[in-house]
Amino acid sequence: MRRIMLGPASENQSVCCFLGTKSRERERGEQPQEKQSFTTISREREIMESFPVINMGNLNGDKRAITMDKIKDACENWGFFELVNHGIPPEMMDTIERMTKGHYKKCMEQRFRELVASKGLEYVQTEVRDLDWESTFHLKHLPASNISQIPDLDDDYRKVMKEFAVKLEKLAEELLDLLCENLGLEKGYLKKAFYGSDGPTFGTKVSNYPPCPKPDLIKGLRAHTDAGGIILLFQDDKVSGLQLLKDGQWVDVPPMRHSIVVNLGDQLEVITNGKYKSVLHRVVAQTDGNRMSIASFYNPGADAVIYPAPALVERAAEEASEGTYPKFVFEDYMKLYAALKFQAKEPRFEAMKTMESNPNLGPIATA
Ligand SMILES: O=C(O)CCC(=O)C(=O)O
Ligand SMILES: [Fe+2]
Repeated sequence: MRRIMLGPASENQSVCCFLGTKSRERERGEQPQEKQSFTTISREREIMESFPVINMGNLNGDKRAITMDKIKDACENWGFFELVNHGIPPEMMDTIERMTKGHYKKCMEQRFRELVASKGLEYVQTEVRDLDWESTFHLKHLPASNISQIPDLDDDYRKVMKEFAVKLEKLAEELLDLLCENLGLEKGYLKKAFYGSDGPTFGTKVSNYPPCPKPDLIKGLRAHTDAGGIILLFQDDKVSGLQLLKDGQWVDVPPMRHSIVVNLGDQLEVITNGKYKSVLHRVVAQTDGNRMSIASFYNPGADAVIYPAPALVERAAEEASEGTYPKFVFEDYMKLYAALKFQAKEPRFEAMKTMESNPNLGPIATA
């Protein structure tokens, strides 16, 4: 494994990333590339070094305007950013990491090995396009928590995940308001847009990406954009693997201890009328490390009606921007997404437009 320490990131945090050899073959778009030129690697490092890191502590002092601009730039040009000083206690994150890794060893690892063996995944010779090399379980927090019903979780693990979810929910709502401010929308607009009749949907996907013998043939998680609103990710600080597509190139989201990675989903693209875009990302498993990730999805409520914010449409029209986004019920979008997650988002938007003009069609059946 090749380990590259990048210089201090812009917020005086050292960003370290691990580049394996075979397991970290980079790709342009979805085209597999056996070897990378020096120029490609330098370009990739250059992009990675400019990955936006936002120090939330700076939102309270004389660096507020600069920090807000940085968030704006990240939303407009990356669809991703990384938060430090976000207010979630580092000790809580350490406890969660320890318990998540312990839970994987105790309750998930054997199951994953059996799954791999039953499908012969260790010996694949051609690219696998219908499976991901990940071991996961899901928790629901809102509108109702299901944590008490998840089997195999220790009580203290349940308790800390519940507390973590409350903090993440607050952080997500704080971020939505920062986005409103940058977009020129009234405070609370996005929260309200997500609310529906029963409040937002909020859940967590806990994942492990175990060492993978063929990372070039089977992805940890295939490329996709997220369907929902705003996503908050607590990722392993040692084993990298999450990549986003930036300017046609896959680049690592740098692991950084105690940070929270944020990315924007399809719903924010619709509501902002394309001012902010959901961005393709994927996970590349490593040959020699198990990566933990805890992704929390703050999404609209099932019956929330999603459409571009009128203020942004008017402004966009003035600027003669092209393209319009559909109006739909979030639940209908999710039914479509379940079948089309690993495909481009544009046909999903088109399909919702067709439903909008012909409501009797209903969403595509996914069962
Ligand atoms: O595990 C990660 O880092 C990302 C997971 C992800 O993108 C997803 O579940 O949608
Ligand atoms: Fe994702």
